[in-house]
Amino acid sequence: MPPYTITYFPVRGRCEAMRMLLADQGQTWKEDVVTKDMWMKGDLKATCLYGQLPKFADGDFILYQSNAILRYLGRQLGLYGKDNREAALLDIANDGVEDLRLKYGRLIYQNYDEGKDDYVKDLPNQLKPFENLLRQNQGGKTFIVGDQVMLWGSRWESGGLWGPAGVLGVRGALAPGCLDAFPLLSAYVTRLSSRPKLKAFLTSPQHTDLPINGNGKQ
Ligand code: GSN
Repeated sequence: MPPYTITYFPVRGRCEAMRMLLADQGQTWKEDVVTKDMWMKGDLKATCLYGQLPKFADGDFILYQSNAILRYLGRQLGLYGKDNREAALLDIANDGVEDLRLKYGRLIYQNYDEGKDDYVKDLPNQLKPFENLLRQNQGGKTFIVGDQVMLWGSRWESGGLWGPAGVLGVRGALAPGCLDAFPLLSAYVTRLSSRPKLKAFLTSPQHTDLPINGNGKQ
């Protein structure tokens, strides 16, 4: 029995980053899928700390908040930097991704038709900081922070940005070619997606068959 359980809706949403992290690290996990009908009954919602999913279990230890879960796994798997400074740099990257994720969420769930053109137009401004972040570490040839395998504390590295940027799975949907102007980010995404265990996950139905968001928009 895998120690980890992800309880979430049948979408990639806020859980794909942790799934990619776990897959890349050779971990297994159980999916506890909650359909809209199940959720609307309200019983599960009433038991969730903030009345929301994802809920994550490591054995009998229950966590909420997707970023807290990522950070927990980053620390658990030894991928949260070698010291306090590296951990802070990862937080800077991850929190920047969260800001974009929130904008993406508003676009997808509240303002898709009217907001899409402006979102795509502004995407280069949103991506530029990540190209700059990458360049600051060894010219952008390795990872966001450090040079060990991968510091998955960063949501960028764990794929959290790839959806909002229209890079992963939604290639051609939201913003085709949005990384073309960012050579370091483009190479980085290619480099990460070629890691064997991650590649196996990204090409599996577990990933490809799952919608990005809950309302069919992407
Ligand atoms: O990152 C987190 O886990 C929280 N800050 C947000 C969790 C959240 O927004 N959960 C949504 C679904 S995922 N959407 O982006 C949720 O549980 N919605 C259902 C509800 O009844 O609020």
